[in-house]
Amino acid sequence: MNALDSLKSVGFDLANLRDGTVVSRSPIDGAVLGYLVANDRAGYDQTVDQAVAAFQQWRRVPAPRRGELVRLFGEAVRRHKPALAELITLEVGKITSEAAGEVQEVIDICDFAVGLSRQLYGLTIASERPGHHMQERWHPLGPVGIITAFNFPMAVWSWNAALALICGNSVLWKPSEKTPMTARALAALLDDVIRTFPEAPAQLSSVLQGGREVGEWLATDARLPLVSATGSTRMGRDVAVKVAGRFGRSLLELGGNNAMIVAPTAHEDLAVRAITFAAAGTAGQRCTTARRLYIHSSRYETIVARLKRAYATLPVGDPRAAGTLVGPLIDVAAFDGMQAALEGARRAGGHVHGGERVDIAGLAGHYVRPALVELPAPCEISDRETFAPILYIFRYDRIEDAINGNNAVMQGLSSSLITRDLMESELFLSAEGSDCGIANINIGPSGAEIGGAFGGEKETGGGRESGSDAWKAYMRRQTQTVNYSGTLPLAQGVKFDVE
Ligand code: UN1
Repeated sequence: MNALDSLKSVGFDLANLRDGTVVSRSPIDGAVLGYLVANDRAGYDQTVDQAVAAFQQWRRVPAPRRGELVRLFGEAVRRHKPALAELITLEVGKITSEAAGEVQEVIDICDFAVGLSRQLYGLTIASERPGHHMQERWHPLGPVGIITAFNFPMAVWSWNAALALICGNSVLWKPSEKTPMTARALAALLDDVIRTFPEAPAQLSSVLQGGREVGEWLATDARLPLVSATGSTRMGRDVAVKVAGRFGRSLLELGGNNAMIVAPTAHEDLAVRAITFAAAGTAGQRCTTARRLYIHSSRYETIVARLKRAYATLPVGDPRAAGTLVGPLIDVAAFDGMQAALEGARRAGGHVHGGERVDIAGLAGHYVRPALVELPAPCEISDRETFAPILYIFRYDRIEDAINGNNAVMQGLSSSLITRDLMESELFLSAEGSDCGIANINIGPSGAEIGGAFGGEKETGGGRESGSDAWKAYMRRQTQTVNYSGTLPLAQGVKFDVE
C-alpha cells in the first residue's frame, strides 16, 4: 500500500484531482501529480465573507476549547505523518528524513498552541487614580491571510494557523503555486477535524489556490486585519506596502542570507557537519540555509579541504532513496538562477568547486552538486540570496571583522558562530554582535525549533512567527480602565468640575 492512501479517509486522493489550471509537478522527475481549480475573484470574495462570519462565531468559543480543536488536528497529523511526509517529498523533493522533520514541526507547533490556549495572559496595571484598576486584554483579531512559500509547504502555514486558531481567528491560506497538493492534503485533515467539532464553523479554515493575483487580493482586502507572508523580499515588499496602505498589519518572513563564522577554537568535526547540513541540506532551499562562511585564517585551509571532500561525496539523487542527502532543486528556474550566480561569482574572482548538474538515471529533475565558492571579498552576488546550494567562503583575522561581515548584508534572518571561546560567543550574542533575528553558537543557522520566535530583521521583514510570544501578532490588545470609586478623579491631576 502506498503511504498516501491513508489520506483517502479524509477525502484526499491524487487520482481524483485531475481538473483545474493549478498544476502540481514533482521536482523529482517532472511528473504531474495532479491539478486543482484556481479561485476566481467571485469565489475569493465569497470565501472571505464566510471567513469573516466564521471568525465572529469562533471568537466566542473559550480559548482552551479552541486549543482542543488544534490538539485534535495535531493528533490527526501524527496519524498521517508518513503520508504527509511522502507528499512533501513528491511535491518539493525533500529527502524522507527532512520531509518527516517538517511534518514533525507541524505536530510540535500544535502541541505548543494547545498549551498556549490556556496562557493568553494579559497584564494588570496599577492605576494612578483611587478606586480604579487597569488591565490589558488580548482579543481575537479577525480572519488571517497566510501566504506561504514552496520550501516549507506545511510547517510555515501551521506556525501561523495553529496560533491564529487558538487566538480565536479564522484562517485563509494561499500556498505557493508550486505546492498546491501539500496544502490541499493538510487542509483536508483540518477540515475533517472541524467537521466533527461542535463549536467550529465550517469555514474556519480555507485554501485559496491560484497565482500572484490571490496574494494581491489578500494584501488589499480590508476584511483581513493581518496578512502573514513568507517568501522572497520582492514579494514581501509588495505585500507590506499594500497592507500598510490600508493600515492592516503584516507579518513578514522574507529572504535570508545567513552567515556562519568558524573561529580559531572551533571543533573541526562539528564545524564541518554543521556547515554541510546548513549549506547543502534541503538542497540549499531553506530561508535559513547557510550561504556565507567566514573562516579564521588559522583554520582556513584545513576546513576548506574537509568541506571539499565532504561535498564531493554528498549523495545527490532521488530523495525517496535511502542514503540520499541532497534531492532536486524545485524547478528549472532555480537551476538557471544557481548557474547564473556561479557565473557571476567566477567573474568576481571566485573559485568555484562543484555546482554542476548531476544526471540521475531515469529522473528528469534538476539535480546539482552543491557548490563551494572561495571569494576574495564579498560582492554583489554574495550579498544577495540565491535559493540554491551555494556557499560563499571568506577568510578573516579578527572576530570583529567577521561579525561586521555577518551584518553587512540587507537580510537579517539567521547567523551562527562555531567557537569554544566564551569571549567570542558572548560578543557575537551581545548588542554589538549579530544583527539577525536568530543567532546560534555551535550549531548552523538552520533547523530552528518551534519554541523560539522565528524571523529576522532588515529585509527579512521584522516579523516573528511560531514560539515565544509570537501569538500576540494574531490578537488585538485592549487597555481597559475600570472605576469602582463612585467619584471621578481625573488622571494627571486634571480638574474639570461641573455643577
Ligand atoms: C523556511 O525556510 O522558510 O529553521 C523555514 C529552519 C526550519 C524552518 C525554515 N525550522 O530551518
